[in-house]
Amino acid sequence: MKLSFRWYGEDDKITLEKIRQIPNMHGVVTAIYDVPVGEVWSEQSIDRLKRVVEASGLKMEVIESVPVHEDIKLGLPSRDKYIEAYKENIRRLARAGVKCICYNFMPVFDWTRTDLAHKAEDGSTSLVYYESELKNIDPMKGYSLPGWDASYKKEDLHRLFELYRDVDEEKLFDNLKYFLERIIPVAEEFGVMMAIHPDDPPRNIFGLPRIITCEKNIDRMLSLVDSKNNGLTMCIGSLGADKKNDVVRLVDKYSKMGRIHFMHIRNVKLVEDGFEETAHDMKCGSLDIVGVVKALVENGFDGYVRPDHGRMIWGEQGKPGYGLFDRALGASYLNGVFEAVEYLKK
Ligand code: DNO
Repeated sequence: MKLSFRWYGEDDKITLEKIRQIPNMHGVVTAIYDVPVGEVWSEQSIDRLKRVVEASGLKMEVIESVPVHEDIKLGLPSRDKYIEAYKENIRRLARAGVKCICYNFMPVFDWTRTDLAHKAEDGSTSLVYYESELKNIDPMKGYSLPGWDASYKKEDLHRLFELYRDVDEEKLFDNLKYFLERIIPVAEEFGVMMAIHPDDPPRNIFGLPRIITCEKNIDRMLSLVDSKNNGLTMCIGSLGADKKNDVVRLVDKYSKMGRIHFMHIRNVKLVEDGFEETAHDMKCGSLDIVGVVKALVENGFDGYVRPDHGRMIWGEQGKPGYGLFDRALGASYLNGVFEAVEYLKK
């Protein structure tokens, strides 16, 4: 596995120098953040980013994300122009050495939580999602979390919700198919692995449909275009938020098929009303982290792995989920689990 760490570019207060000191760190997962969704990224900014990353001794082989414009998800006539731009981004990133592109197909909103700083007994804070508290969030008020790439302005939200009225899960699948049929041949030609991120949480939200939620739908998504380049970001924290998803089985199945290109490994504690993010360690949450790693190792997984959201600990303040300390502990924990499982396999 190639260990990586999300880095929000030159404005990220967590520097590449710090990231590099985490043991076994291969590279960063990053993106160009100052280009509106749907536009082509300039070769100069891609090259600059690559130079900065490589100067610190790290690699830039994974992009998270090249976001998908809402018109593509909605299937509007204007989607073709955005798909052309998407294809060009794949080509340009491939030329800069990028091997894997993470994206999602969630209408309007990316990942969703009801509290970003829920206090645990030990004084740390983390992100939580309680179904009963979702009603207290008014999505029209410009609700947003770190890493979201919105292709709309707050004023357009009403219009967007109106447009999504005609898009149910079937339609969303059709629109995903249309998109994949056009971009996957380019990804194949340029040697890029496309890795769709599951919906987080894996259920419909604010009345908007979500489809990358469970095994049946992932099977369907993979068969829309049956190519290795049409693959997954297997985010176990997202899928594992629904207890019907057995993440060990899913990781085993899809890594055996060679369709997992990028792993997001973190833990969640499932509670009555939703879930709470915890430290990565298996004993801290509900997910079988060792089982997941064992499945990867047994199937010879050699793709990218990153620790995912961390808690806020030791007084750190920063982007919810994306501080340094707990993600670094998560990375170190994952190194340990991989090392032990690989060692015992010999
Ligand atoms: C949240 C992330 C997501 C993810 C996108 C991929 O922390 O996992 O924002 O990057 O859904 O497009």
